[in-house]
Amino acid sequence: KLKPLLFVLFIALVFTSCKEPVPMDLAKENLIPKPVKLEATGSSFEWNKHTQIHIQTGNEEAKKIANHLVELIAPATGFQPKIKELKTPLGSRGISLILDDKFEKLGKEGYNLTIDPRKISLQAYKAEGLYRGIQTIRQLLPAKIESKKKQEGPWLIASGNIEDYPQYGYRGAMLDVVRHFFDVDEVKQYIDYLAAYKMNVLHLHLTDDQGWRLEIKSWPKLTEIGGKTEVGGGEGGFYTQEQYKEIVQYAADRFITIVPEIDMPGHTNAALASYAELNADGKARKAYTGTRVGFSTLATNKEITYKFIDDVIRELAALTPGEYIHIGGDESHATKKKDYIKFIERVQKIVLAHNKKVMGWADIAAAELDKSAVAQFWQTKPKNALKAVEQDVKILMSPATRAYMDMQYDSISPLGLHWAGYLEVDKAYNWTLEGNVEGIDKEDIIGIEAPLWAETIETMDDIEYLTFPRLLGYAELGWSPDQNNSWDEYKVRLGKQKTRFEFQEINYYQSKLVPWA
Ligand code: TNX
Repeated sequence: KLKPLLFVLFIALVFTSCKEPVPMDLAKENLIPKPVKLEATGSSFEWNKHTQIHIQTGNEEAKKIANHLVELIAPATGFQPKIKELKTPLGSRGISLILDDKFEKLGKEGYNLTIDPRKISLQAYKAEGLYRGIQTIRQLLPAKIESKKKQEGPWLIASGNIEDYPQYGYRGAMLDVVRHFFDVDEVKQYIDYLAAYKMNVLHLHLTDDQGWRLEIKSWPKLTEIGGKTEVGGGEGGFYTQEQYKEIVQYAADRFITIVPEIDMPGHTNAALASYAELNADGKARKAYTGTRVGFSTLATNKEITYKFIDDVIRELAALTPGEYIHIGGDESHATKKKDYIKFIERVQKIVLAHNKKVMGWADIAAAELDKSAVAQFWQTKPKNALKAVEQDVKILMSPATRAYMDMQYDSISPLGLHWAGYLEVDKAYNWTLEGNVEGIDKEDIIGIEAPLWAETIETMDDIEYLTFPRLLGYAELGWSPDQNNSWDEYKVRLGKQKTRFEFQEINYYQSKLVPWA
């Protein structure tokens, strides 16, 4: 008597497991940055509680990425997908993350993503590529995937193929942790924001007139005195070397490099207040908590200054897995030109001696630079950057008129400055790195960096207001081929990020130019 019942049950089972996939159009998904190549196949994959992630047996790198993916989807879906090691994961149902040399042509950050109703395969040459690729999977899931609280499914992903890789190898943002101090957790949060849009560098502006934010063991007063101030008279703060390592590691786990900046010879009042001997007159300066620039200088003609810099760079280089140390060099108006040039050339030697390359604001191109140096273009006039190009030195594009996230959006923006003009979301997006300055060509440029100076911002909410949504545009300018970029098309994709921002409780600027939907 049981037989017919079992039969019915069997049929029901077959039916539910063969449920027709929901038709979806991958081409209508709102990915930022926009992928290089995308082909839609009109169907979908459903991620459910049985979906497993497959990696090649013993592949620890892929396992790390699989863990990142689990971490990304677990809170909102409530799923805890199993990570299974298989000899040949490619053909199996579920999601496979595979490293394969045959994708070398896509570079170390490139990836290939294939989605069909039975399986998703994400393949790349390096773990970095897999990591960038899981950000795409994240954006293809419904917006509620961003929620920290459990949400109802279904968790559908449109089917098709994506082949993707960045146009520029350096795609970053800068955070000024001096003018106002941001703690380790805030910096980690910022790193997460960069990672979501496939950025790969965070430049930390660690020293300036108003504070010194990194413990230097051989010069402890830098943080004992210089670490205790910030703009407006707040208590400031600094990172111990242990905390700083934690930031560097957190970033590295997300394939983001920290570029640390020690700004000199100007922008050094905090150091000059901490150690009298660094001043030309041997007298310690008073702490400074205003926002003027260009008034301070290290004593460029004293030997002790170079002993100091050698110590700082040695300790910093030991904490820095990345290839660059940023030496600032901007707005040294209190340093005589000839002293400035001698200074930069000597500091460059120190950095190279510690096996790091020099990065500096383009002002440093007044000096003779090593070909390995990078000049960061920021001013409204490209004179300094062009001097760097003449020396065959590469350029990092951060033009203030387009890429400074601390510029107000408009005249009524509650936060930000406007010395380089107002910077609405369209103006921040509607340019190209290689078309920005005549005489700076694509081969001269290593990439893009969007600086966020912190004179007017004090909280994570403030950071978010100036960063979102402009950051997404910079991520796309650095990643996607130019011919794909048009504001009218982009603004629609951007508008669709609204619910994602809301689920993350990001305090974004609701520009009227964007069709938020
Ligand atoms: C100029 S940009 C500076 C910073 C300020 C910024 C404010 C640069 C290299 N120097 O010291 O914080 O303007 O936008």
